[in-house]
Amino acid sequence: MSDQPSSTFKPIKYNEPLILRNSKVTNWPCYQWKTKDWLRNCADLQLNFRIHDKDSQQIPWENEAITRIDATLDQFLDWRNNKITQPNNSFADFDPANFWAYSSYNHLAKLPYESSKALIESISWSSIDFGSHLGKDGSSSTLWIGSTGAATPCHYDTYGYNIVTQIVGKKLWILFPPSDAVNLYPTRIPFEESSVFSEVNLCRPDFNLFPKFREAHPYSVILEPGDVLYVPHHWWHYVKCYDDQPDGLCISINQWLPTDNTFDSLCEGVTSLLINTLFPFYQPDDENWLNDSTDDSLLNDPSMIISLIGKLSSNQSNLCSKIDRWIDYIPENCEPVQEIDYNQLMAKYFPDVDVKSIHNKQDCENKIGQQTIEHPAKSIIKCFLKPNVIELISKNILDEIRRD
Ligand SMILES: O=C(O)CCC(=O)C(=O)O
Ligand SMILES: [Fe+2]
Repeated sequence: MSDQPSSTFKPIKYNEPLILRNSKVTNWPCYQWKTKDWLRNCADLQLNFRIHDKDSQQIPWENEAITRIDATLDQFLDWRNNKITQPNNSFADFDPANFWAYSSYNHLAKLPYESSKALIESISWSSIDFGSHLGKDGSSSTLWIGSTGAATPCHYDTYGYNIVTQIVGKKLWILFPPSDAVNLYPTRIPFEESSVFSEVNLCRPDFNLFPKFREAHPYSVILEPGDVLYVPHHWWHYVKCYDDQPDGLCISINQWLPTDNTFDSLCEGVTSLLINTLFPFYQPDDENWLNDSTDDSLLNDPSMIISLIGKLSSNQSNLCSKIDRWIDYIPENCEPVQEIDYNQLMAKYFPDVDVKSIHNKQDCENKIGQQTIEHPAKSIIKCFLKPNVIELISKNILDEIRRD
């Protein structure tokens, strides 16, 4: 496989999502693996899966999964194929006709090397022509393995930009531009390091609680095996394993790339500091505000922000640093992901949902009666953690440092 990009490069900062169909990912060995090859190469890959009800119409929050299961890749594949042979296979209690399973955010470098080595070596980012920062093999990549219906709630990633490859099965991506933040009702609860979630249930929006969602600008694309998606900085995304087969398998691999944006680090530091201070103020016993994938040791160290500010003060030039590590070239045959009208989006991807009735029903119903009452302390904490508040505090910190 050549390490040399073959396309003509346009050094430009792209602010719209782009899709490259049928890319050179098709040359990656793992793209060509059949189930038996996945088993030969990574049967022992230890993964953690969350299980959700296929019929649920709710946002698939990670912290509201029915359960979590530690399993190897071969146990998951046995379950999906309805062929559980091992007596210790924890999937046995869940009928794949009724439940989906998702193993998400698997940083390949953090999995035991012996079981991930073959996969890491079969990834060749340099062959896909998407900028010079991608690195060579899969050691900075993240693996996502799910069954049909598995989904990630709508969120944006606070750092960098993202290059996503589809390896097996199909995935629906619904994206919104950063300017839609106000229409998507950002929240940091549940808290996950570097993710800002939307409170809106995209597939069944409550227009009484979230009236501005009507103004949002969805973009949509279905990734097929071999496709590459570029997700620019701070674009929102809802993602769903979207196969024609009810028992479809979906595998994707991505790499987030940093943009050296000190301001994003400062915002995350301020968020951590506030969470440390505010969560103990109201600690419900029956709710988990941290996503399971979140390392709570990060939260226990509010001094992180102080040390960051110390570093910033001693290196004034950093404060002015613009994003200086951005996608620097793209393959010529990339296409922009298209914006789509919300009603068309629903008709196309969620034909079972009667959107008209959602609009009408909520226009008629008593608004107060519809709302689930949230504990006032939670509402207050959510407001403190809104990205516009965090950004204002971070800007004030920068001004303060500059004056010193
Ligand atoms: O594939 C998914 O389910 C979500 C992917 C995602 O959020 C990301 O790559 O940033
Ligand atoms: Fe994401």
